[in-house]
Amino acid sequence: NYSSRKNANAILSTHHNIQKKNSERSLDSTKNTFFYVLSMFPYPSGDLHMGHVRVYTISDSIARYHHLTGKNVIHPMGWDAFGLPAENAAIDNDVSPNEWTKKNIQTMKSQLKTMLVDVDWEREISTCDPEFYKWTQYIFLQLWKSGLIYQKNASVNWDPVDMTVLANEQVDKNGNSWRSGAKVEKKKLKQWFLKISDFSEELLQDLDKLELWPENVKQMQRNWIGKSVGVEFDFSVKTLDKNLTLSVFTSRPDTIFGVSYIAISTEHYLVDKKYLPSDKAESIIDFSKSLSKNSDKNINSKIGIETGLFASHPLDPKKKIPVFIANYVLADYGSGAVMGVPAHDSRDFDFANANGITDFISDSGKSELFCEKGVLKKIPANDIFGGLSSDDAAKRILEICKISGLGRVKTQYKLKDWLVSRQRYWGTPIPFVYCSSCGPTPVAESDLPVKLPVDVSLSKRGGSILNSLEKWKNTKCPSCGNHAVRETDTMDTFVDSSWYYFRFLDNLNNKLPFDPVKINSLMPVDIYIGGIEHSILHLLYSRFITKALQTSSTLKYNSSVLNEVKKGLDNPLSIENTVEPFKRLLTQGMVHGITFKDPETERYLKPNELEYTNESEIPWIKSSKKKPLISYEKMSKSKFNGVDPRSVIAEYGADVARLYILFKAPPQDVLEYDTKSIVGMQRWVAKLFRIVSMVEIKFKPIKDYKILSDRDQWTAQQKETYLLTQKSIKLATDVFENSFTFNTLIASLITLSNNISLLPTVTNPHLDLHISETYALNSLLVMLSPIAPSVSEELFERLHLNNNTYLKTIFAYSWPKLDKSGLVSDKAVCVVQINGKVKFKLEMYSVLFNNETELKEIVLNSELAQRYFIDKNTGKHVPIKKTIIVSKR
Ligand code: ANZ
Ligand code: ZN
Repeated sequence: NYSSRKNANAILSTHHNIQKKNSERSLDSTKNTFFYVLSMFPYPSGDLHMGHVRVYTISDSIARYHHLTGKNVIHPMGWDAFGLPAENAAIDNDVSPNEWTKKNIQTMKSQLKTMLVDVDWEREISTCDPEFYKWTQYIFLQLWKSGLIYQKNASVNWDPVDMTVLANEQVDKNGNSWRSGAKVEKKKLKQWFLKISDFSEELLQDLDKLELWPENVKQMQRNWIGKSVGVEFDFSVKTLDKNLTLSVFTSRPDTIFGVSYIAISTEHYLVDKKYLPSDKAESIIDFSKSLSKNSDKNINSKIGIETGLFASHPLDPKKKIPVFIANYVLADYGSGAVMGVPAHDSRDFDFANANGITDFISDSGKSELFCEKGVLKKIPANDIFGGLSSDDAAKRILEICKISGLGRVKTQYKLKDWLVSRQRYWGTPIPFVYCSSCGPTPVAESDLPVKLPVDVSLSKRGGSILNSLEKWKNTKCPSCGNHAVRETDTMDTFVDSSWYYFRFLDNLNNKLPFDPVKINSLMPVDIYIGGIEHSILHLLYSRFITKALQTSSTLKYNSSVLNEVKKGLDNPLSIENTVEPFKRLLTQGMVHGITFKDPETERYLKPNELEYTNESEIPWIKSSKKKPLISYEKMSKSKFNGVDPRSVIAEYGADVARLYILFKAPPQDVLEYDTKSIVGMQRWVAKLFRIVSMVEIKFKPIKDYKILSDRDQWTAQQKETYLLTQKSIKLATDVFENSFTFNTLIASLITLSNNISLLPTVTNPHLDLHISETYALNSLLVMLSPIAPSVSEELFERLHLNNNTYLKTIFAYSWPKLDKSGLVSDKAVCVVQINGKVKFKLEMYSVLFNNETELKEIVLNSELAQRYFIDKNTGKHVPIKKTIIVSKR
């Protein structure tokens, strides 16, 4: 009586205990293999979206599979609960971010449960919980002690609407804020930085160790780290009273004779009244300020100003080179200065043309650009280099400059130190106070956490309200006891998520962020699943924190708490086994929804503007009766193309939704959500229910698996079923271990179920199931269970309950073992000749070759045979005079 529509809730209620049963499997001491499955923890926005459904279906299926293979599986879940959106949403809804977040967590937790996601709720963490952020602060202090955190006055990206500092990556290509869309300005503020740049080389090198990461993600990280080996040249600049050194970094030392000007950034030390020609200094500085106000991200036009200073060339000291301030020179790359070579660099070419620099050498004597390497021209100044190839010239130039001390090899990275200060309320408070006599002073470890006041109301958008909370702000200096003021900035939420996976392994520890002994035995994460959008920052920060904790001498030797732990053990604080936090990475693609647009205006159409005929997928526009433009796009409220997972689960059931998600596309690809194919999955599940109802009364579980090896006597059909079962086992195991192409796994289970459904023993109630068939059905359900846990549980229970072979849950059984010998099909090819000529070939079981009558019948009835044995004119069978069967040839 399976009714697909009711399936979800019916099964949910009969099997509401599936959750419990499986969650009871806290670590089993008899199992010594561990498997840590982690999906990127969600931001508690309040609603589960299809992207969540996708990622948690993948991670849950993988976790359940490893459980079936007998491992201790760690599959935790938590909440990335701090951050700007909570604050803005809270302002809009007039509740505190704390209340808003807590409520959302409750909602999302129950939504996850309806998806049948089986996670270790006893490991649950939330980054906004003082029990969690206490340790974020603790780690911050440890990193500070080991010299990996510092404060610096820096020019930062300032969002004038949200009134906060933005990280570079929160500023888009056009120099606008990712959130408010406002034009980002530059502003100087004292900020906290994490010294990720100390680890540039290690972060780069160790990417090669990550064999199980997608190549594209590793490449993105390499590009982000941006290693560049070049040369630093020293030019000298004569100012009013002294000679100063002006260093430039170049990747093309061979072009040094083509320098026509030098461009420095607006932040360069030479941009100072002390050094600039006194009559023009003020106006130059004003102009420079106006340049720096605009973000350096959007440099379509190259603007600059002459400083009036001249530099002398390291190899041609007589040549006087004008120094410009230019908007395209980055303050924080290389030495913040560029040797301008308009003939060979396109940016320099543009700058020169825009700023009236005409003095440059090019092949034809005209002003044109040649960016490749080539052969150096002979000019008076480079007499000895003329005629050399770019690479040879570069070597010789470097040799000579090394002798004079005016040039050296320099390795440069694009990776910048990590600015973690945020002028926001809803984040981990930075555990420092400012004392007028002691300066910035760390809060004592014993005073952690520095609690975030939660009983607040945020009246207006922007700025941190911590600044206005006098009671909270004013405190005592931990060092001298005098009055001090708390740091009112909070941490970037990427700090929280850079270490949360450690805390999952020891979330109740109240002495330390985690016990390193546990980390050593349970890390790294075996598989980490999440969106490609986190390929760079989150993963890089996590890799950095792991390496920083490893090398942090403070964590190892200086902390009082840690020293206590250390006493009993050899080297208890070493997390040295964990060089990299995530062994394997699986990045899942986005879920796109069907999107309708007006063909004339390209306006997104709302569902109520459309009209459907005959339940077809393609609607008409009500008002114009025209066909809309159809595309699949990222689901979003503004495109009216979102699909609410709650309604999908309510209509089709969690299992069908999960099956569909995994069947529709391999995890890495974009998934185009459509209702047509979800119905396909629903029908297949219904078919499984039909198969089970046909056999459940007569089902006899296998007691003795040895019988399976006794396959010689089986019929061809039984062998075929066994072969299909083994093929599925092989594929399914490989999918869960390596390829994660769940679509192929489901396709193979569908093939197997089709085979089973046609078996005479299944369709005829009076025939008993053969052992190969029992085995196939049993294996099918176990292989299905990681993906569709409640359906397979229900069907499995029906088969086993009458036989006392039901162990309370399907998850108490084992993943089927592959029988390699079962994969060898004993099929052979039968070559059919007519009048001595080969006509066609048929593949069939070799046992058939022993039975002439059966063989003849199969050959003559085969589809191919019809072409040859039927008279085209009469449509009748051509009589066969003589048949010869030659076996084993
Ligand atoms: C002269 C030159 C000639 C350059 C030429 C390139 C081609 P990568 O390879 O990415 O490291 N550069 C150096 N510092 C800069 C800064 N602070 N802001 C903007 N540009 C800067 O890039 C190195 C090149 O970027 C350097 O080599 C320099 O231009 C420029 F035919 O020097 B080159
Ligand atoms: Zn003090």
